Amino acid sequence: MKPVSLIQFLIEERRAGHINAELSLLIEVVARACKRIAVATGKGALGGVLGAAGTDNVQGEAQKKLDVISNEILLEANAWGGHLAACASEEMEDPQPIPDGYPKGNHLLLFDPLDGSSNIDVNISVGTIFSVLRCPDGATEPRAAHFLQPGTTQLAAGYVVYGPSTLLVLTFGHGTHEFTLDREIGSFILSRRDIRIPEETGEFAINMSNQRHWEAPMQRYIGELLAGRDGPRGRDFNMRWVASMVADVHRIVTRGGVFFYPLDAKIRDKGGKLRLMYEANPMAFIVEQAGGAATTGRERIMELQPTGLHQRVPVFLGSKQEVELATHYHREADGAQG
Ligand code: FBP
Repeated sequence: MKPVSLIQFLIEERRAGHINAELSLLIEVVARACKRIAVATGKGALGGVLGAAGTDNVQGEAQKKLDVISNEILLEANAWGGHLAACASEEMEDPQPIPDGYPKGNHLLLFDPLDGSSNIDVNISVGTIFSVLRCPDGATEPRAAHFLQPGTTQLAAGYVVYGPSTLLVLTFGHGTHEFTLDREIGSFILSRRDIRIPEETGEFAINMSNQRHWEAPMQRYIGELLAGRDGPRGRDFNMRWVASMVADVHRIVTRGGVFFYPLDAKIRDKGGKLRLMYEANPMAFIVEQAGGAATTGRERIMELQPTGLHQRVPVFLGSKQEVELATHYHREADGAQG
């Protein structure tokens, strides 16, 4: 089969009427920026990019040098790209307007410039996660409120994994597709079209060290998985936890599985660990378009009405059967139907 480059694929999507020219060019700009981040992460200690930046982000988390570098690469690339009205990042409190003197576009971009920060210095896969929204009409200087749109309004979502190979996984709402970076020619090449996540799985991902803090329905659900064939599920389940959401989700997009970052007593007051706008919503769109499911344990993530740019939510996503069962246990415990 003749290799299909990302550019060719985007032209196909435009001809199919799935995207317009501006969105297509925006994705090209984001993909190009991620190629630069791949080079930076690949340099590691030789590039002096490992370790702490000595600053904290809006969430009060210590920033890694590569968090800051990746954020700057994405901001700079999208400032002059001409396809955005503004962008928002995990690393910045407020949205970043497009500098005067640069053409503005009709889209809003949200991103987690480098997901899996705790794994950077130990050479484990990290990634970039992004989500694209339409800029509301008349919003010439977009504020945070203009970004607070439900996940169902996303025009595009994607992630890039910086691992043994660099992979871009993308959706425009017409299936989920994977591209592999051909480092020799510097182009993303289509490696899997219309990905399907198996509805059934024997593999789960969760940070088990938080078990004592989980709600009762989560204790019950995971307890049954751990009981395996001797328990009510009647079969064994295996566990994986990379602690880089992009890597854990990519494993699920590749061979199935289920991922949980549930609410627990430690993070209850924050509403969860993972961020709705630039982690949960884009991953939910990608997973649902590949035949999986994504809930908070109670509600469909993409139907949530956001209340804050850096809002955190519980995340259950992956193979449909397991997401639906774990969600059923939570709703049942709440006395709700379904
Ligand atoms: P950031 O690295 O972007 O802050 O993301 C949060 C994250 O690292 C996810 O990638 C991952 O799934 C989770 O936190 C790991 O949490 P924990 O350290 O509790 O296992």
